[in-house]
Amino acid sequence: MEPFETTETMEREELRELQLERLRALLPRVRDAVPTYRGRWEEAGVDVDAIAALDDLARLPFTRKADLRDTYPFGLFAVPPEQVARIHGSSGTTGKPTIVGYTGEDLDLFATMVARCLVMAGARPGMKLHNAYGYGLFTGGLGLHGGAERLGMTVVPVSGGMTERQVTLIEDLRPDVICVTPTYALTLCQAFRERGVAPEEISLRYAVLGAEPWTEAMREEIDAGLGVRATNIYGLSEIIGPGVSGECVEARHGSHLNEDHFLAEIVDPETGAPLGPGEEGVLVITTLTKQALPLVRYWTGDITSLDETPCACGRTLARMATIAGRTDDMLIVRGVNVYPTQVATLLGEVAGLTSNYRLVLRRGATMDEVEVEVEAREGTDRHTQDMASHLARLIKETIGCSMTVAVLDPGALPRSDGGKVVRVLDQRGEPTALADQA
Ligand code: DLL
Repeated sequence: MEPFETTETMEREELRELQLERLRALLPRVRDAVPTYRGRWEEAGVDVDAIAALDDLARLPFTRKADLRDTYPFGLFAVPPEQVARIHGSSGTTGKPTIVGYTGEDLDLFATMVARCLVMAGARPGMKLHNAYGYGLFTGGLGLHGGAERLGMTVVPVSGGMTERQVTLIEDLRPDVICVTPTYALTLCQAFRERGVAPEEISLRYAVLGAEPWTEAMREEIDAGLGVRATNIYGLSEIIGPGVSGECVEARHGSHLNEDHFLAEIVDPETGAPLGPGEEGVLVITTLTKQALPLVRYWTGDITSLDETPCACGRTLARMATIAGRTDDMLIVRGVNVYPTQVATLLGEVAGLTSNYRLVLRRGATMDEVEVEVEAREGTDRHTQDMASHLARLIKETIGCSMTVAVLDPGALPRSDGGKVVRVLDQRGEPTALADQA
């Protein structure tokens, strides 16, 4: 292992001391610069100068996406506008984007965090990167770009879409690493297959995949289809973008959280109470060193757990489990809480299906219904009805509720064109109990 920075292998006790020192510098700065925080903390009766241990952080209220929306666009910024060097945003499903900002120092941190994750994934200086994340307000394109340049890679800034051109560029420029969403990686696998290019002829060695949930079955398919070792990269615009955590190629078992800059807690989704290592809950992050938009106890909505045990790669940074779902994607189907990702995980167990899927919510005669649309794999000899009942049975047994399954022809579902794929289609009109937004 060649870590990018020594903080990646610090003793955990030493790391906690560094986190506390940074937290104690952060809180008064945020209090003095951001009226929203100042007001909230006063209301909660917490004097942040008195925070003496990491556990004391739990006395402060959470910050949520709604707070960014309510103070849109710059209300939570902690620096004067002229110090903001760049703006990014996340599209969101309704209305205006969430706006985030970076000072020059923040951009430096962003690049360093992404460079770290690229090294974890197998990338090295001098390697060539095909960057198929979208460029623009989305943090993926420019984020990976900056990190790769920081590492000393050659970057091909392709952005998403135009699949034929992507394939041609990979064939001609012979990159070593690709950064792309997992669903678009599958689209590229198919495009190579259709061109008759065998995986061992493709120059790529590593794939750095993120921005949306994916499964082990997808990893196997991408590894085999592109001839790579695929790893996960996680992040969200509010915290910095990609680079909050990344998987090491040695273990490929959880994503190392960059805890020297992002202090993570796992809390109970209902009560907000802190949970311990290994327990699954909502990831809450405090940005320890960010300048323009520092966030304290930010409720990411992502469900995961943390593993602090040593990793084969030698890094001591805790590892985040695969995102099990988002609190705001949770559906309540006949009283059972369901995350779309739970269905995704089962697809790999049904021979003859691709990993593409969509949940369609419809109003039924007596209650609302969920239909799972999936695709038959090209050339499978299994009967459609057989695959449908197999998946329906797995859903009933493992998730505990009934859904109907429709197996569509290969390629019938919308494909990723580089961006995130929409997995839930709500055809019910007015909201009902079935899909209460958590
Ligand atoms: O998706 C940042 C990013 C870009 C990450 C490129 C990785 C690669 P947002 O658009 O703000 O930022 O979306 C953040 O996407 O809260 C998760 O729900 C989801 N997400 C991001 N990475 C992963 C991942 C970028 N590796 C939201 N696995 C997050 C599962 C992910 N979900």
